[in-house]
Amino acid sequence: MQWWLDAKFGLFIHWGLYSMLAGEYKGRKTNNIAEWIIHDFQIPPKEYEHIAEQFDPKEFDAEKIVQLAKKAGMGYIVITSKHHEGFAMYDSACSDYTIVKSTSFGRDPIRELAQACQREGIRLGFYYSQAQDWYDENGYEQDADNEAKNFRKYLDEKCKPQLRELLTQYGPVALIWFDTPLIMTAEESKELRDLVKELQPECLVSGRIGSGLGDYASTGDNFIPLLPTKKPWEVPATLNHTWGFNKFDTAWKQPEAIVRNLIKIVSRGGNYLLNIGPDGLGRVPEESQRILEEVGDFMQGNAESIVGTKALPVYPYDLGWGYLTGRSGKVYIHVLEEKPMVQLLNIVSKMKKVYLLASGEELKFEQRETCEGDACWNIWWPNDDQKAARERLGAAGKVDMVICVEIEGEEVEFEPIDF
Ligand code: JFZ
Repeated sequence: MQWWLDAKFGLFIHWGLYSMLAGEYKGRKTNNIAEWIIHDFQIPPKEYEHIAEQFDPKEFDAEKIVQLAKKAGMGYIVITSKHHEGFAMYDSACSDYTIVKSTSFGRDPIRELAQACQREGIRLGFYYSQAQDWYDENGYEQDADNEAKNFRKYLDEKCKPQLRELLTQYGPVALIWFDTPLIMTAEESKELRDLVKELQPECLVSGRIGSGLGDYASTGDNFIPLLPTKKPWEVPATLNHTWGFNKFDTAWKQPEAIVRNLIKIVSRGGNYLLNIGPDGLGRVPEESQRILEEVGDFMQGNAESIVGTKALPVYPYDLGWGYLTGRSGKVYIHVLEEKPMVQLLNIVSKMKKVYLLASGEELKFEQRETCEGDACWNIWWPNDDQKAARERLGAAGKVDMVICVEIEGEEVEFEPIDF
């Protein structure tokens, strides 16, 4: 899974029939994540089927989405192949409830995306809701009585056959993003894991397969771990307050906030899986495009400080103004605020060369001890003018000025605080 550890940044896509409802059903607006509308309003499956008949997302453009992800510096894409609503967004033979059979659209967007990803050299994974299926009578539903359900039948007749299709008909699959196992047993989760690994040994399995059987852990939305964890981890995150498209939700996180989250997550060793929710016509909301493009401006010049980095040992201070990322022989200092100069205390490694990552402009530096005897790094902006240096970096320096410090030795050495 080295590719996943190195990628650091991925694109999540939540797209399904719920995208067409856009957060509203029969004049009622949802106050929950929009892809849950069928559950929240208890819309009967028969009624919901009519929504499928009207689904015609002509504007879906796989190539454009892949370009957006690449420009943002993302290394992988994960798209909903079947969410809790039970509707296959691909051409599935095991169900009649699919985007090819139940709509006039008739195209297989998952195939289009898989082909675009292969063309452009970006990995593709599938979200698959393995336990919750609100359409299948034997699929589970959160906060419902699941006792009478024949989950074995659902597993054998829908879940596993569909996973088999996804893993045999779309080329290499980077990962299966399982979700909400609910009351699935460890044995059932293990069966699914084994099936994935049998069909594609390299395919990763997300933590929400249940019972700790994932290859990595997923946290809650924007829940960023404070301390190192045992398993590799990822933060799935929304750009507003919903995964599936909601026309009323305009509370967009700004690119600055996204870049900060990315740096914070990467500095702690995690991955950031950032979501877009295309609408009922398949269009990516304009705000989402703009935000990702601006994040791309940062990544164009600074990807080296994100992609392929490894978590450093825990630095003994919460800097407030920035974060540290690194790789063998290099420390990247992410400066997110205005500062006359940059100082790091309790850092022992010897500095060899210091420069602004996006431009290569060299910075004056000094290695010394403070009056208290702590090992210390001092770094100055050219002509002591941070603002001018920032302007020279252009779009790449708007949010974060990344300083690259080449050090002696491979791993950076911090010194404990000892008052
Ligand atoms: C789940 C889904 O129910 C939701 O629709 C969306 O697909 C999201 C990515 O995943 O929602 C969750 C599940 C678990 C947590 C948070 C949201 N969690 O563990 O905090």
